[in-house]
Amino acid sequence: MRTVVIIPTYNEREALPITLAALRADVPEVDVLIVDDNSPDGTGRWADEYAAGDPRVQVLHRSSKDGLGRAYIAGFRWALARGYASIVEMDADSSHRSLDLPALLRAAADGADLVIGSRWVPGGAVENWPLHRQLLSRGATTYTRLAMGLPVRDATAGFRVYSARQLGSLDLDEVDSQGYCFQIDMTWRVYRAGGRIVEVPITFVERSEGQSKMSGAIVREALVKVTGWGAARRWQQLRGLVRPGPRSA
Ligand SMILES: Nc1nc2c(ncn2[C@@H]2O[C@H](COP(=O)(O)OP(=O)(O)O)[C@@H](O)[C@H]2O)c(=O)[nH]1
Ligand SMILES: [Mg+2]
Repeated sequence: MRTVVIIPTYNEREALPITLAALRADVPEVDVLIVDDNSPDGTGRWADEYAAGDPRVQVLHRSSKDGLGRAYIAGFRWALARGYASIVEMDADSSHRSLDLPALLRAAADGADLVIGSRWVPGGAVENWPLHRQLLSRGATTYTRLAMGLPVRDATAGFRVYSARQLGSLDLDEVDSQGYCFQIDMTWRVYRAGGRIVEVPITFVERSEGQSKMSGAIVREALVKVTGWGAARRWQQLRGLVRPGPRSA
């Protein structure tokens, strides 16, 4: 099964070399696409030099920092156009351990349309993650479950495998989430399309190199969007109750 791992980068000059070396050593059979948003620290230049010596690694350059969601959408289109069967999302900062990837890929090979590397299922864990980030992550997933009815334990997780079949069936033009609520947005789309979602436990290790791009704007975007999606769902449920569709005889 041809697989590509998409790694979005913004100012990951210190972290990316470590992540890439581990990935190439631990799972040498997968291809890699780095999607760099013109990082001022030279991540994109470094990635080009690395890719020149490794045919499995390619780089997609974008002109400016445009959010995680748009970087991934660009990567998804690139991967779909090249016929990959499995498309992986993975952070550049070694938070997602390449050693966990084979278990995710096995779940994909077993037929899941979306495999989520989950911190909040039995067997999942986080290391060195500040308490406020843990609370934010758990709070976001709980709110998503309650507001949207999305039956997932780790809705914002960014270590995932999509089947190309599932990804290719979605209208990616419609996806406009920029920050980490992109992950919730995509999960919601797969769920509504009837896709099979499987969560596999992973250990998430907080970065030791570089800096997080998490911001207040990212949290606000998620809060506003999840509340809106939840309200739209309730409105639809309510309309269904008030005006039930035609009954079959
Ligand atoms: N291309 C691109 N990558 C981004 C952007 N924002 C975040 N990333 C990448 O997304 C991944 C996760 O970001 P990170 O800052 O580690 O988030 P955290 O783990 O939630 O603190 C990293 O590989 C970042 O470099 C962006 O605007 N563009
Ligand atoms: Mg990180």
